[in-house]
Amino acid sequence: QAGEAVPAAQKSSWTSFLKSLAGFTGDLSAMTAPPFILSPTSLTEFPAYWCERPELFAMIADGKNEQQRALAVLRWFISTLKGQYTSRNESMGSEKKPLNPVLGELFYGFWPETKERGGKTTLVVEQVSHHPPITAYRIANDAKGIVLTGHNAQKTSFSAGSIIVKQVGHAVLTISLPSGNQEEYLITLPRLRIDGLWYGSPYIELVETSYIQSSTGWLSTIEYKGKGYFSGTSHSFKATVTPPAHVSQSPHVIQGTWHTTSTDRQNGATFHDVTTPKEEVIVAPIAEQAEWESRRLWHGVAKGIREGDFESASKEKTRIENEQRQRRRDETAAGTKWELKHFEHIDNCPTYERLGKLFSANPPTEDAYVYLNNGPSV
Ligand code: CLR
Repeated sequence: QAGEAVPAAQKSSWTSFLKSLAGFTGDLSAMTAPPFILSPTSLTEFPAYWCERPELFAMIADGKNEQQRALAVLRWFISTLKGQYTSRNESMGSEKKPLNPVLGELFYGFWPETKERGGKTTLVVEQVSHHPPITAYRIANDAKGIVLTGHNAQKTSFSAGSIIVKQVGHAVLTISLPSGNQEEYLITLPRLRIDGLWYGSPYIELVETSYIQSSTGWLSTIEYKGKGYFSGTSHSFKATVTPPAHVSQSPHVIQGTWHTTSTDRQNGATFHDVTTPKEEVIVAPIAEQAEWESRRLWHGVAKGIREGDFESASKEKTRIENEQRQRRRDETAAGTKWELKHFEHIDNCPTYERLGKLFSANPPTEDAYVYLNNGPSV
């Protein structure tokens, strides 16, 4: 039934939110939504989803050859999808609208060292643009020689009752091999469809195709399907891992549901399994955080949302937004520009251009944010 998950007092505000979505294209994050759908978490925290199974990230380096490493990258990638796209449903009952980060917002964290992981895995996130919202991140396990760098933006539109989210941006994973050689993997991002809006309980389905292209020539093509397609179940995927031209070997085909398990069709073995617990990133207590760190910055707003005190949440939010507007005005008046702290913007990503060619990436080139190697020493 329409709006069945919407609190009675917010039904009309949900209806007008849905109406305003029709024909909408652009920056969804700036749109006002009713309180019940607000999340107390900023988008700058989302890159942590890339590493909530830090041992799978570390294990990429243990692959004995190019094929094994390509499969290990795919296994790690698929294993992040459950956290990325279903965790709000699990923790809050439905997909929610995250807090829209301010320019320069920061999020730092780490996953501790264990024997299997070798060393600590560190995370640095910076909001590098506000209009449109763009988030840059870098995750590294130095002991294993594995680094992930990427940035994220979204283009949203509305179609047949669903929000369609095109992810703009990409990630590059680099492995520094003991031989001194480096292997690179260009990772493109899937398209999202947000369903369940009519009922007031949104959830994400992944659609279409994403790619992981290795500098060794190995290519993973990942097709996403929801209910009623090749497996008839939601969150289905089929990944085809193709060898480079000089390797005469048939491709691996992996099939399953990304929020549970999948199998390798060649031998029937389990390929990935995310039914086991994940490991959340460790973040400094708010009292020890700097002014621009996400949880400190949004503390008042998040508290209001969590406690159902939406009046103080919205007051706090207005205060932060006004402060931002004033900052931008001051910069314009002084003829200065906001300086990024951990990243430098480049118009063309050389890795994207070089590896994207191998699978005819669309677009053929993309910009990127280069990490400045100056994260906190956590
Ligand atoms: C951000 C990058 C992460 C994966 C990811 C997961 C959920 C996405 C989010 C990204 C971008 C913002 C997003 C969100 C789900 C809902 C939210 C699209 C891609 C939009 C802005 C809010 C929609 C509002 C309805 C829920 C009412 O790696």
